[in-house]
Amino acid sequence: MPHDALFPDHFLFGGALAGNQYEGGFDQGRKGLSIVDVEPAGPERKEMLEHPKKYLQVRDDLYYPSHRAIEFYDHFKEDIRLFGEMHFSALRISIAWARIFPNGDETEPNEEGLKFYDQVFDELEKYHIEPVVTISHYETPLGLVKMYGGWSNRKLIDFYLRYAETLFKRYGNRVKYWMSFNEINCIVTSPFIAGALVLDDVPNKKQAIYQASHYELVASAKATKLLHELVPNAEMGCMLAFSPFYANTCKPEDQIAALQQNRVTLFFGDVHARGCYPSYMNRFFKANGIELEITDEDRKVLRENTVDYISFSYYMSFTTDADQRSLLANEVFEPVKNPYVEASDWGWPIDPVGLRYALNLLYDRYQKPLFIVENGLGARDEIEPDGSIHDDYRINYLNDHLVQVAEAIKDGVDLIGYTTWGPIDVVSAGTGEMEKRYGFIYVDRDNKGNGSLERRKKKSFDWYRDVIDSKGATLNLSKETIK
Ligand code: P53
Repeated sequence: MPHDALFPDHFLFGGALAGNQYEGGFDQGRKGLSIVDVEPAGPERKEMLEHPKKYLQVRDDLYYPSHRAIEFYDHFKEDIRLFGEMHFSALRISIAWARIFPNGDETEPNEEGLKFYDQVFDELEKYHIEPVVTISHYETPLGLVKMYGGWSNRKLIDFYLRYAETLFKRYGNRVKYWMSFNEINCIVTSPFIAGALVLDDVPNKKQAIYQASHYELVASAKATKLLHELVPNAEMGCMLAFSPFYANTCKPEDQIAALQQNRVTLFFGDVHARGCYPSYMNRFFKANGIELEITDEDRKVLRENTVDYISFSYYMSFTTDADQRSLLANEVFEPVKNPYVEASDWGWPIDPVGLRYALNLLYDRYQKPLFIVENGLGARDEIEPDGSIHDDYRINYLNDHLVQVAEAIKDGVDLIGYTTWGPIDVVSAGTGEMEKRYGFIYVDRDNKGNGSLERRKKKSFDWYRDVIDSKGATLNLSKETIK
């Protein structure tokens, strides 16, 4: 059934990437090592992320996928041209902090690193693609871990601000939408990735995690203040990994369990959007022996510098019940299986309606514009004998999610845009694999780093361009929705 456009004219449509997952060139242009550069692929990755202490230097016997990634550092013109061909109006990228401050604590930035992004922005401008920039995407300079203990140290706030100020001054005239920390809430489950924390020998890990979170939240608020002073028209967003929790049954205790699980994530949105710590955290802090060092000045900075918009990644929903141990109370979480949704090849629940739910929940709570800055399907792709790649599973995933995004807009949600994760195949953040692919563009490189790096359009490439051109009029609306 033909239908009208579903998205407004000014809606930003495009893709999202993170420097460490596609740039490569890990030691080019005087770049320093970042924490990702010591995260190996293969079975050691999980061990490294849980017990990083022994892994803080590059070893000859391990393979580090970030070092070369898909070598965007050398291919950026070709890749951006392809995004232009899909008629992207936005591309979310991150700046690799260690390209700008190789060790993290220098007083002067590295000009070569700054020049690289000048060129990237020039290229984006050519195709009228608006850059959306994450300041810190899981890539804290390794030097800040070794010398200062990562975000366990209040000093990181000043290093971060020096870096942010450098970016605002250099690129402020070219970038409107900024994000302070990628998936800031992931520090709770991935303290090394999201907080550059080495907690091997720390007895009360939660104390360390929430203190580091506090420093990141203060850094985010201070960066927001600085951005508003230096670039009045620019906007700062917080960025959450949002996988909403459903209660497994209508049993009241199950509802409380789901409420609590959602608060693990919403805490970070609450501080960013409302400017103060929500009272529900007091009980949790007390129960876990957490005492945070929070100064009066911190409270003032948080209160006076709330974010302009809320951005988030959405891949899946989870289901929980009262028998599950809440993340707020415990460390281990095993989701309950939801019989109404399918799962990806990597076991991630696939729930398009959950995206409508998430959008409505966040908009009800914050009443600020939202921006979906990651959504997509990681899957194995097969190349047919004629060279084509029929990724209908990816098209179906994105189609069904976009239909629900359109429903949320009809529900009244104010949405800035939608960028799919990994418009070109990149290294997986979680597993370090290349073969967990999200792209519209296939990259010939495998899990061990072999391959020609050739770029090849998948079936989804033309499909996404048509969705963008038609503002959603080509989407397939065959499934029933609740009005
Ligand atoms: P990969 C877990 C759950 C939800 C989002 O993830 C996550 C993660 C971490 O793995 O991270 C975001 O590559 C992140 C991206 C990442 C993307 O999701 O593990 O912001 O850097 O690549 C997809 O499949």
